[in-house]
Amino acid sequence: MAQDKKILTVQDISCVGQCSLTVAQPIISACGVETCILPSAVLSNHTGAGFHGFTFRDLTEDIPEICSQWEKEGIRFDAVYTGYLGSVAQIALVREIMDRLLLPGGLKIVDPAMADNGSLYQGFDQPFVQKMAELCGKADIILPNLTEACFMTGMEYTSDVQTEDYVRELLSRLAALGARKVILKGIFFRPDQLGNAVYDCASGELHYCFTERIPRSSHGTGDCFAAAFTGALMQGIDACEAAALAADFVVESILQTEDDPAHWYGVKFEKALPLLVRRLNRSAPKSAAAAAEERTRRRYVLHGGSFRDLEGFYREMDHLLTDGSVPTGHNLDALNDLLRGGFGRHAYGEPIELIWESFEESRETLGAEQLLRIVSIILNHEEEHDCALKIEF
Ligand code: PXL
Repeated sequence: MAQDKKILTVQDISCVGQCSLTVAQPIISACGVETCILPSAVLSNHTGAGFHGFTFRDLTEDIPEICSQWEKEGIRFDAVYTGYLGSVAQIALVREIMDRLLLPGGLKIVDPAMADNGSLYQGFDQPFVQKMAELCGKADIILPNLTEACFMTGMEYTSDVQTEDYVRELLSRLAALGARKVILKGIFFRPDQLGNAVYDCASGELHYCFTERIPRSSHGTGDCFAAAFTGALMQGIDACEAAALAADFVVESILQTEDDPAHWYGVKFEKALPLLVRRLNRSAPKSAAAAAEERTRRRYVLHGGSFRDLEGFYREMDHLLTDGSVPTGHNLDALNDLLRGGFGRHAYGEPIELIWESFEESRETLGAEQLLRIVSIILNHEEEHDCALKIEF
């Protein structure tokens, strides 16, 4: 039996605000990876804009004792993934934890989580940036956003579109810190896109992955991205694909939030978790109930190469899910109805499974945002709508 991976994530608990540990734990768990936590601090809420203050309980003193106890128990991890750390002292402790508690070959993944939109978060200063840059130098993978990258390398920050030369220079300065791989978040070469650079520091191999930009600024999306990336990576997905999946997950989380102005402090990542569960969990069912559920679903196979545009996609869905006797509206609402059933193939309300082959081809055909809207309709769990989605790349 393949050994399941176990990771340790070290970051704060912001009790309200959908960031750091309260997103990392559910997201990595949804990826099917055991997630142990070491809270660096407990805050009433995050320190970002919108809240009028916060409480802060520093847990630095507890960390060495917790780690010694784990060491005595023989507990070791396949990866240590760090996010928001509360002080320079905690950075030093994290370096020790990586040395003492990682299995041989275990991964050090560092999200510097200290700045955004051109500024440091409250409470951080240049000495902290320096120590964080040193921690990044010891990591296998770092996930800075553009602001953090600029602070750590001395490059000038720009909120405008970047040139490829600028991004390449930033990546080579980040590589000079010492990490093996850099995932640089939040870059864009056109105003309508947002993406990540995935850079292998030894080989110089560079890939970009972009999604459509959603014109809404959302807190905590960097943490959601890093957690989904880490979970996917631990499931054996390569860094480029993991970054693309994490980006899709974040876009979906933002889209799930955009029509709720009262939800200003984070994103509704919970609604996007099915995307990760479906794409990363393929274990065979163990219980009779789970096996029966899997067996009883009627399956439809959609091939990503079988349509060239959105209209073609709807035509193909008609072909798969109806007997052709009733015209269907070619829009998202009609797709929702179609999936519920009653169009001559599966009965109304019957659980079904859609296997989407060559999914990457569909991303190119339909565009990332349209594809995500479709996926969120497919996965939506309204009454009488139960469609499992299996994605094959
Ligand atoms: O999302 C990063 C983050 C994590 N933890 C705390 C924060 C922030 C960003 O503001 O304040 C406490």
